[in-house]
Amino acid sequence: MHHSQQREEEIQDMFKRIASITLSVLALTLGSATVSSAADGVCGSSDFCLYKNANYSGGVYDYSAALSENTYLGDNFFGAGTAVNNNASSSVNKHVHWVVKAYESAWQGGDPLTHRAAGTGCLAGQCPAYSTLGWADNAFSSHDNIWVP
Ligand SMILES: [Ca+2]
Ligand SMILES: [Ca+2]
Ligand SMILES: [Ca+2]
Repeated sequence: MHHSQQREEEIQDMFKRIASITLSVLALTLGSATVSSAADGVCGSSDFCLYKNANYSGGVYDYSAALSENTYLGDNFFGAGTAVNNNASSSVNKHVHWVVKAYESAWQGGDPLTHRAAGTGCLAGQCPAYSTLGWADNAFSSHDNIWVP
C-alpha cells in the first residue's frame, strides 16, 4: 500500500471514531432530556413535591404526579437526608392534569388531602399547594391520583 494512501485511511478512521463518539454523547444527552424528571431534587412541572418543613423548605422530594406511590418508606428528602415518610410539612402539585391525593397511611390508607391540579386554585379546601399541612403535618405516607382533562 502506498504510504500516503495508508495515512489518508488512518485519518478517515479517526474521523469515523470521532463521529461515532459524538453521536453517542448526543444520544446520551437526548436520552437524559427525555426521561422523567421525578426524584431529581427539583420540583418541576410534572412533579408532586413534599417538603420536610413548612413553606416549601428544609429539603424536597419530587414524585411524579402521574404515578401512585403506595409507600414513602425508603425515600429521603433531597438536601436533608431524612425520611419522607411521616415528615412532610408542606406540599405542591405542579401538574396541570393530575390531581394528587396524599394519605395518612401507606397503601392509600387513612384520610386523604387532595391537591388540585396546578393553576386551578383552591376550591372547598382543596388546593394545588399547602404551605402548612394542618392535621396532615408529618403524616403523609402514600398518594394516588386522578386525571382531570
Ligand atoms: Ca423533578
Ligand atoms: Ca416535617
Ligand atoms: Ca403516616
